[in-house]
Order: sequence, then structure tokens, then C-alpha cells
Amino acid sequence: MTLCEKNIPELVLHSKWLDDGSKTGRIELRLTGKPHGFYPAPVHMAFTSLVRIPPQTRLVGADYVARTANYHELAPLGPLEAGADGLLWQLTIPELSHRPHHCTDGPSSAFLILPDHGVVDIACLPLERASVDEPPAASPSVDAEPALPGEMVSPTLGLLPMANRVDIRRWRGRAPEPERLILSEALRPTGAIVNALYERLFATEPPFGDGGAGLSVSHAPLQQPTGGGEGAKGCFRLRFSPQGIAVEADEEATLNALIALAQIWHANRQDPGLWAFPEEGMIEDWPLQDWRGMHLDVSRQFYKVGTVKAFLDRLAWHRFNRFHWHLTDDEGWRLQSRTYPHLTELGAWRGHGLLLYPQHGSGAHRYGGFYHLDEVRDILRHAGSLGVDVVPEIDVPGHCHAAMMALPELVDPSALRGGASVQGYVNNALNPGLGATWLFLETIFGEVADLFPGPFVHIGGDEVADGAWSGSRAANSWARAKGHLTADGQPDSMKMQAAMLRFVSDRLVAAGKVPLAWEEAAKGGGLDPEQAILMAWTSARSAHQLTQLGYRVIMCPGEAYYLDMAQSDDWQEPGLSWAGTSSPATTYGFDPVGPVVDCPDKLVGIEGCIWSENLTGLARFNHMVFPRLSAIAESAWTKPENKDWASFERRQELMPRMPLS
Ligand code: TNX
Repeated sequence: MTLCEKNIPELVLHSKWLDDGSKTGRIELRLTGKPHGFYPAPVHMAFTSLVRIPPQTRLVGADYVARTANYHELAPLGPLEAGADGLLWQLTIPELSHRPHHCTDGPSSAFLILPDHGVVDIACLPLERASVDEPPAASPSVDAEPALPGEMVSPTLGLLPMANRVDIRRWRGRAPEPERLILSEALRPTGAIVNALYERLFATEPPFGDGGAGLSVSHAPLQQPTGGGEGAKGCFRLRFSPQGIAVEADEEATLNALIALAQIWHANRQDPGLWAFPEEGMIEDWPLQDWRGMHLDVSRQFYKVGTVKAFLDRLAWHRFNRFHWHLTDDEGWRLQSRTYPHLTELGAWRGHGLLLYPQHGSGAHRYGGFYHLDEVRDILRHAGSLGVDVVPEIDVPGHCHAAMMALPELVDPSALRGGASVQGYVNNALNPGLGATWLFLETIFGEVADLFPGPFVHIGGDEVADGAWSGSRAANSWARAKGHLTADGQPDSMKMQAAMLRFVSDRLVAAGKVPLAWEEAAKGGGLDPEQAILMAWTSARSAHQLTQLGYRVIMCPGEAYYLDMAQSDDWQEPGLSWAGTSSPATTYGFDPVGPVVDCPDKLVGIEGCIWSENLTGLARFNHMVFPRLSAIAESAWTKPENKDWASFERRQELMPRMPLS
């Protein structure tokens, strides 16, 4: 047996969705293996799937054993015994949690659990679709997008985001050789950072040198910006002349100025016929948005320190200035805590026989990880040197399944089943009726405030289910004692959640931080608009509603800036679609200012969100994240009248994707 064969599971799970006219359609599963293979009873099959089996569903050809969120366990009606065709088991799930829309909505990991508790891996094929009037399958939109125009494009700047003012009078054929852009002394520390960034991104010789023959690049104070009033904050200017380049920028903007120069240089070195290097003229740029953020969910999938740093490198190259690090969720707690070691010893790992079941494509074998405190500091240093503020998120009170499994004191032992979260978790919200909850909140956010030097801390606040605590007597009597009740005198989950969020927010403000939260933190009395910034995620419209309530907002609407949404309605296109699907052109064309145009001062900025349920592997990550990430970067800097889709389409190809290994 070759090494390669050894890694391919013998068992394969085929899944097919049939749109049979029922509300959700049905899924047929087929497990195949070797001809005449045999697995004696009792054997179970476990699998993870975004489309779930609702409780009490009567399966055909299987018994339902258990489910936690996307993790399912089913039992066959007898031993698994294959004939000559290798078919071991065929079953039907006649009813689903919701209709699937994409090939990634079905089983994404699976294994058999044997009588001795051993496991056998199963490979999962993408969910197929079969319906009565099936239209011919189209190829994924990414491939189907209009081809680049055939005509020769006039040489231009390989710059992304494109600068707001470009006034180039003469072009050079070729940019100077590597290390032949000779920096003056004042620019050398920043130049060294950009050179190192460049080498990490492209693994070739970087642009800047500090001596010898070449084109001089010197620093000059920023003259009165000519771009208009907007020019003041973060503005930089590159003045090109045959004698050299002058970089006009304050200390903060110098990094962005040299990154822009390095980009222009890089593009010209790639293809001087397409990307020109200026000889004479001027480029001036300034960010349209103060908050130019990108979020990453490291809970559903875990990203090692090196991967996070590589991601930060790409953010810096796009001139983003905020990294929103979604460190905790139901599927894994990723931040080491001094006070609660079990959070990561137990709550960072999924697998068969562990406290957390497999989810989102992870299988029987232990999967996960977390960031040690010294690793966090390392990442903070890396981000800081690149001009990126790290915004840690500890998502409370919902999305806390991992924490509550790791720390039993956070669970009301007598609680019955409360309302289930959108993701299918029950009792996954921190319980306000327990003293341990308040101590936990105070301690964890205290640790976070100490560890992260930046001003911003995100406290979550999203997707607490209606009636999240309805099964808990402790929570209900707490709500009654505090008066967190609905008009008809019942415990009000939104008021309960708001009380917890206010508790955290007050402490963060006292520690000198600015709390952020998802938009639901406005509910039930909400956070104080003077204190907190909210993130409008369910739609652009909600941003407007939040501003009407007095909140400052960050625009990250699902319909345009959620990079986990599929890029088209095509079945083969991976991703979710609860907010619709968004092609790179949709993301690029979205106007983040329009929805809040009546109170523009409340718009803090924009952010793209990378939720990782579907991001099984960095190839998938690259497919879904690029070039939409680049589109958001351009919207954060470039005025709508200076944006141009055709030009963006060409320039985005210059932007480095994540390395696959
Ligand atoms: C909603 S956005 C969530 C996440 C999911 C995401 C998937 C938000 C605040 N909560 O938990 O990962 O949808 O698109």
C-alpha cells in the first residue's frame, strides 16, 4: 500500500438532496466500501452537516441516536453488510432543518463508531442535487465570470486600493531592480518592515535598499493635502521625479505610503507591459474609512499562529487597519486563560470521545488548538508592526457551548431544554442566574483587557435564542428578581442578555476600552450608545436603524461583506446563503455610506467577516475570501467615483492569496 492510498478512507459517504416538493426536500445517504465488506452491529455512523436532522424526524433505513448542533449519530437497522457493489447502507432523511442551496450544505465529515469504540474514517463527497425538473448544471460563477477584455490595456498602476488622486505625467519602462529604491535614513525603519513583509508575501528580493546606486526615496513632511477636506487623516503622497521619489506622510501614514510604493514596484516587476512605474507626477491617497477591518473566525476552524500571521500580512498589504479576531464560539475556545485552564485544555478540542463533538468538517480525530498567551503577544507584535490593531472578540452570552462544556460551574445542572440557537445548540448561553457566570465575565474580560493593548474589545452579543434560558429555574428567578420581564410578566431573554452585556461593557469602559458588539446588543434596553460601537451584520438596513438609536456603527452586512456567503446561486459554489449570495462584483459595488447617509458621522467604518464553518482547508479559504477581501479594501480607501470594476478585476490578480502549506 502506498502512503497515498493509506490516507484515503475505504468508506465513502454519498449524499444526494431530492427536491421532492416537501418543505425542505429530503436527503438520501449511501455508505459504500469494499465489495462484501462487513461491520457487525452495534455500529453507529457519525457525521457533521450544516443541514441538520430536526429532532423527532423519522428516518428511513436508520435509527436516530443523537445530535449536537451539526454533529449527528445514526444507527443502521442491522449489521452493515455489502454486496458485490460495495453498498453497505442506504438511508433517507425525509425532513431537514432547512433547504440546502449549495453542495457544501451536506455531510462534510463522517466516521463509523465500532462496538469497541474504535472508529473508521469515512470520506464525504459533496452534496449532490437531484430534482424533477433539474436545470442543466452550470459551472461555478467564479469560472463563469466575464473573461478579461481582450484589448490591450494602457499601462497603469498596480495599486490596490487605488489611490484617490493619480496625476502621472511620465512613466518609466521598468522599475528599478530589487533593493535599488534607496531609502533616506528617516524611511529606513519602515522600509525594513515593508521589505520583510514583501519577502514573506512573495519570497523574492524586496524593493528597498539603503545605499549604493539607485533611485532615491526620501521623506518630506506632508504639505497641505490637495485632495480636499478628506485628505487630512492618514493621508500620504508620493511625488515622482527623474531625480527620485519623495514620500510625504506623517509617521503613521509612512507605512501605507511605502506599501503603496512597493505594490506599484511589484506589479511592474511582474509585467512591465501592463503595470507601469511612474517617472514624473504624483499619487495622493487617504482612507475614506477610519475602521478598515477584517474579521476571522478561528473557532469553527482553527488557524495556527503562522497562518494568522500570514493573514495579517495580507491585511497589511491591502492597508486594512483592524483585525477582528473571533476567538471563541460554540465549537472551540481559542484563547488561553490564566484563571480557567480548562477553557483551552478541554474547550479547544473536538473529536470522538472528547467533550466537544466533531463539527464543520472535523472528524473522529482530535482537532483544534488555541493560542498561548505568548503566542498572542507574538501575533500582537506582528500586527502592531504592520499598523494593524487587533480587536479580540469573546462572544458572550450566546455561542458559549465550548466554554460551558469545559467549565461545568457555568451550567445550571437542573436546566431543562431552552430555545435552540440558529446553529442548533441548546443551553449554549451563559446563565445569568449563576454567580459563576458573573465571576467568569469579570475575570475573562479583565484578562482580555490586560492582554490586548489596543483600545477595542468585542463582546459578541449575537444570536441568543428566544427563550434561551426558559429551561433554567436559576435564570428565571434571577430575571424576576431583577425585573427583566416582558409586558406580560415573563422573563425577557433580550433584557437578560442586555444586562450581561452592560455588565461587561461597564467594566471595559472602566479599564479604558471601547466595547464593540454585534447589532443584537441594541435589544432589550441595549448597550449605552455613548459607550459601545455596534456592528451591523444582518443587513445594511439594520445599520440605519442602529444609527437612529444613537449608535455608532461598523458596516459589515451579510449581503455584501460576509465572505462565507456563496458567490452565486450555483449549486457547486461553496458557502452559505442566508444573506443571499454575493459575487465579487456585488461586494465591490456595495456602497457602505448610502444606507447611513443621513448621519454619516455615526459610520465608524467597514469590515469584512470571514466565518469559517465552510472553510475546510486553505484552498477553499482562498476561493471564498479572494478577491472579495480586496474589494472591501478598495471600498475602505477609494472614493466611489474613483472605483472601477474592470480595473479592479485586473489588479486583484496581483494580490497574494494565502499559502496552501
Ligand atoms: C451568523 S454574524 C453568526 C455566526 C455565523 C454566521 C454565518 C454573527 C454575529 N453570527 O455565528 O458563523 O452567521 O454566516
